[in-house]
Amino acid sequence: MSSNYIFVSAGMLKKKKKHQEKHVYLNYAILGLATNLKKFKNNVIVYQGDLFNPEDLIKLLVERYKEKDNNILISIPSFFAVSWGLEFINLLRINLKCKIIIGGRWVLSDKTWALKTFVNADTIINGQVEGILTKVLESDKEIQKSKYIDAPVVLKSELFDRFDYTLLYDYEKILPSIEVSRGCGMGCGFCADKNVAATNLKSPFKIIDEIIDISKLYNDRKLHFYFEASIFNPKDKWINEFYELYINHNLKNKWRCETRADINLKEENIKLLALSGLKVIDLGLESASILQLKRMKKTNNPQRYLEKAQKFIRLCSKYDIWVKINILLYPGETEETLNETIKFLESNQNYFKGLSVYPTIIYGSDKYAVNFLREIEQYGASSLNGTIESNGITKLNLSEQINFDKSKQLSINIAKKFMSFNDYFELKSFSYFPRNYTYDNFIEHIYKIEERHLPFSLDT
Ligand code: B12
Ligand code: SF4
Repeated sequence: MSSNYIFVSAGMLKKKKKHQEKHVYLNYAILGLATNLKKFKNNVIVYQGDLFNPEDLIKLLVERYKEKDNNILISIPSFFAVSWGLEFINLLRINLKCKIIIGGRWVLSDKTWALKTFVNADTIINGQVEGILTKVLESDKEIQKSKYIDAPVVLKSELFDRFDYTLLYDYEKILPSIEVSRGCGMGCGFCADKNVAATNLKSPFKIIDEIIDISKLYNDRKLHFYFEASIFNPKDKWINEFYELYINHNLKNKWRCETRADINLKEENIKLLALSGLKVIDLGLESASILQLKRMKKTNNPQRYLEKAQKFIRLCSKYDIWVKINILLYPGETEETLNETIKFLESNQNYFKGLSVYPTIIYGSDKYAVNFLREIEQYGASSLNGTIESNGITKLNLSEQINFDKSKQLSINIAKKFMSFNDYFELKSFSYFPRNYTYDNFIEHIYKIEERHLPFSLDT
């Protein structure tokens, strides 16, 4: 009997915010791993946990895979997904005969914590696993040898060549991603990718080929894509090649990506990218306070950073690229530093489409988390409960002036001030709502939520 390889991305039991309940975040990491494995194995399938609660997914798996030889490969993409993962694993143990393997480097790098937390898993694999997963799955000995396996550290990550969306259950509901680069290494103090070197961008030829194939599969010439990269930073040659291929193939697809606010793109290049389908940029501005930008280690020259950011935002608007600005309320934040950010947003408000505002959280409970807490205590911040939390999610009082509750309320208020109901809907439906989710569904959902929890104004 041939084995099944069932990949599951852990969802979130309670979405971070009520208005996010309908979001689906494609965990392209396991789709990439599944696509690789499919070259060697027959029965490979991927389930996106966001679409299910653990009980419903278990029911589906039992119906389909009872009495078979099952390997369940669970991805834990963030600490917010741990409780979903644990509940799912416990139910699996009761309901299905299977081997359980879990992975996800942003959560499992602390061996002691991972072993203590995921006692019911057979094997935990930490790190980037492309190089070892097939071998581990092929050898039972490998799985039995150790409950915790550290994948060899890769000095430079390699990108997934492509994703086979036919392996993804209910793929038609989910906006497709293309991995275009991995890692960053720009050193921002709060970021998990600060020391992970960036790969080169995937070649325009390969990306265009993926766009064409996936659009055919979805039967939609106007299909949107998320170009996944911690920092999308193309050079002149890449932009010119991509533009030529996009035009020559007469493509109609639009795409979205994420980058830094001081990215060095000339006007001509922004124009070419817009003509090549770039429609939305998630822009990691984080703050417009000189002091906060320095504390974040975002830049050595905050003044110059803000000048570049302003120029970039305005040029994007000129070429009809929607900018969604990300703001991070950082340790040491006060009314004064926040006002600098608000002023910047006010003077640019006609040029960006929306914003996401979040207070800083410390992830993990290892020595890095402890050291980070020590560092930010110098700015007047403290952890909400006086300690690093063992669930890996430590909330913060940012300063004496701005405690945790106030930081949450300020985040919502700032977003409300600059984002309308329609802008929010358009940004989210571009990529995060299920593809069959309509404007009417949205209205029905949000009218059940108290207005004070919504990060947008009810003006259209
Ligand atoms: C792209 C990205 C996303 C994408 C895609 C995620 C993905 N994994 O495919 C999307 C938009 C879906 C996403 C969502 C979220 N993200 Co995110 N995301 C990132 C980002 C920018 C890059 C991640 C990356 O490198 N992906 C590339 C893939 C290939 O790498 P990978 O996921 O690590 O997968 C490798 C290994 O981990 C391993 N692996 C993964 N799964 C499995 C499973 C098995 C069985 C095995 C064996 C191995 C294995 O193998 C893979 C290949 O080597 C990072 C870091 C950053 N700079 O900000 C944040 C980051 C990972 N995200 C973060 C957060 C908080 C979130 C959200 C909660 C955000 C939200 N608004 O709610 C959600 C989480 C949803 C959930 N269910 O938990 C945090 C996580 C912090 C933490 N430690 O908990 C990070 C670190 C950013 C930060 N704030 O610092 N994210
Ligand atoms: S530029 Fe973005 S991805 Fe890179 S280290 Fe800074 S926050 Fe992280």
